[in-house]
Amino acid sequence: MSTQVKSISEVLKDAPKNWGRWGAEDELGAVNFLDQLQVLRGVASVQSGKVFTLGCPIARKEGDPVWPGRSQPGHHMTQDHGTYCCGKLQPLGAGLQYADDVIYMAVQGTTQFDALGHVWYDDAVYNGFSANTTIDGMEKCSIMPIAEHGVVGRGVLLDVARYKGKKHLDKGEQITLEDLLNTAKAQGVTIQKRDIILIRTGWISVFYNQGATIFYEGDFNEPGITYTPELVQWFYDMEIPAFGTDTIANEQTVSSVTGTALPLHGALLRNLGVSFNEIDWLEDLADDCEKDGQYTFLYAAAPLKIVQGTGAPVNPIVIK
Ligand code: UVW
Repeated sequence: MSTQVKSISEVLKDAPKNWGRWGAEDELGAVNFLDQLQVLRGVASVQSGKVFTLGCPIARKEGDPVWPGRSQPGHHMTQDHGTYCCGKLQPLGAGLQYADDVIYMAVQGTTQFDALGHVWYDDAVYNGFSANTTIDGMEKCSIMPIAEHGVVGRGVLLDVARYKGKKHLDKGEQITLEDLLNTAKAQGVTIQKRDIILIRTGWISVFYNQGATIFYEGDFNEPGITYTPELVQWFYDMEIPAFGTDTIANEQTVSSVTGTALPLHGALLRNLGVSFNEIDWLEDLADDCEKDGQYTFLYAAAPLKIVQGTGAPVNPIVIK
């Protein structure tokens, strides 16, 4: 017997929205919550000055973790010592030579932020702008408003993999709201309103430790949180401005609750305007948090200012 999967529109018909909350022209979404007070809350959580960068390396010879179908970043030298050796270039003035290179990549082909207009359904992106505004460049809800504002506040790591006693979660494993709250409890941390949440699944380490073949084998189905009314209500009530994970899409790929693909891109990104910071490297931060017991920190990230971009690479910084 085949069961019909409901459309995302039906699944999310009663889900909360932040459309209009910051005005009819708003393109920044829940990052509006990150005011000066939130920056000071983040700064107040700094205790030792330890710094962690969450960006993954770009354009490794062995390849990078990208959403299936997206091309790998390409990195090419446009000039180097060889260009001078074979006489194609003359040194600048008194013998100075230099190397240059170019990179060609999907704007979401590495650690990155999604623009709020990146994903839509029912022909509308965040705040009700028409999906037509995405044609030939994001006229509305591009990455620019987030890039210009910056995402700075108090961050909290929820190391769900460690809480569950695993190196990494299994393919397609669901993280429930209860898992998030129990993880916080086990870590002795209280999640506060307007915190930026980092959820560790350990999943991206499968790509680096076991290789692309194992990472992509079979149906692509990452572990993560997924749509449930209580989880989305919690994000809404807690005024979560942004969240990051160590997966490519920040949520269970195919929801084990709704059967739909990436429903949280609809419920959180499109409807609540919550910013998605994807493909974070969380292993070093998580190891350190376990050692010193400090799971809160200053989180600061500014995606690149790609005009009309659907997203942009970023190298978030955590300071403990
Ligand atoms: C998709 O675009 C499908 O996912 P992501 O948000 O991970 O880029």
